[in-house]
Amino acid sequence: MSEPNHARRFGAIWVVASLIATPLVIVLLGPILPPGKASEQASGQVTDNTVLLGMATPVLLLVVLYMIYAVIYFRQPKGAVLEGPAIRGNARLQTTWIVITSVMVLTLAVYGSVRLLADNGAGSGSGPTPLTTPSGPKLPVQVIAQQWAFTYRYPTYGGVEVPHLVLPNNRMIELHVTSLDVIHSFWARQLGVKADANPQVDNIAFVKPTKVQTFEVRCAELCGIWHGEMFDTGRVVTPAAFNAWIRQAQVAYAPATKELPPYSKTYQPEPARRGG
Ligand SMILES: [Cu+2]
Repeated sequence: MSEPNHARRFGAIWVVASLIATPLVIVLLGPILPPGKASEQASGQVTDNTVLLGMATPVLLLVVLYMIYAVIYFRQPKGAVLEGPAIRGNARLQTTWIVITSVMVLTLAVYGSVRLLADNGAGSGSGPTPLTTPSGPKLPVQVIAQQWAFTYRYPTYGGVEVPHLVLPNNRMIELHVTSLDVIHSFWARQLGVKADANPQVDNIAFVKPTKVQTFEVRCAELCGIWHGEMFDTGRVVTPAAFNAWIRQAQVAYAPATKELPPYSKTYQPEPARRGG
């Protein structure tokens, strides 16, 4: 019994399946991928996730289809238990494999780097001196992590500090994320923002909300016994509502603002402050 050309046959099955499945995945799953489209950065992440999923689909199909193919065509025949023939290297296959996987990994590395640069960090914490900064005016907001809550300071509004994050819609926000004690991580999922909050570090992340809505804030770095309690609901409001809110907050928190240390990029961690 002559063996069919398995490589060619399986290759054809895989190519056809990939050509059908990849566009379906991109069109049907792409629009519902996280984190949604609540900010420019979040929308960019949806695009990136769609690209990654599109690239991963043929890889997944290769593995799954080959398993099914092998189960059907490379079964142990009934009766005698036979050893498969030993395969001692196949230069063409090995070279193809190394080239294809290297190209994929390098493509992803280039794509990821370009997207991070093009989108000013794509919502990630980019350190105290980001490589790129969005042009135009930006509203600075400081995120101060501490065991076990986030508070928010608005340096352009008298350094007022509030317990819940409120942001104006359609404005570029420059988040300055820092910590007063241990390491935390500021994660506003729907906005596509995640930035480490380290003591003595001014970690900058840019985000431009594009939708009036509420969003979750969570700590994404195990930071002690009440880490799980470290969440908050933030709000994106219209610019007019933001102006009204911040004016009220400045009045309401005026006595507390007087007691605060002056606005600074970072603050001394508590023990050092206590130690003088
Ligand atoms: Cu925390």
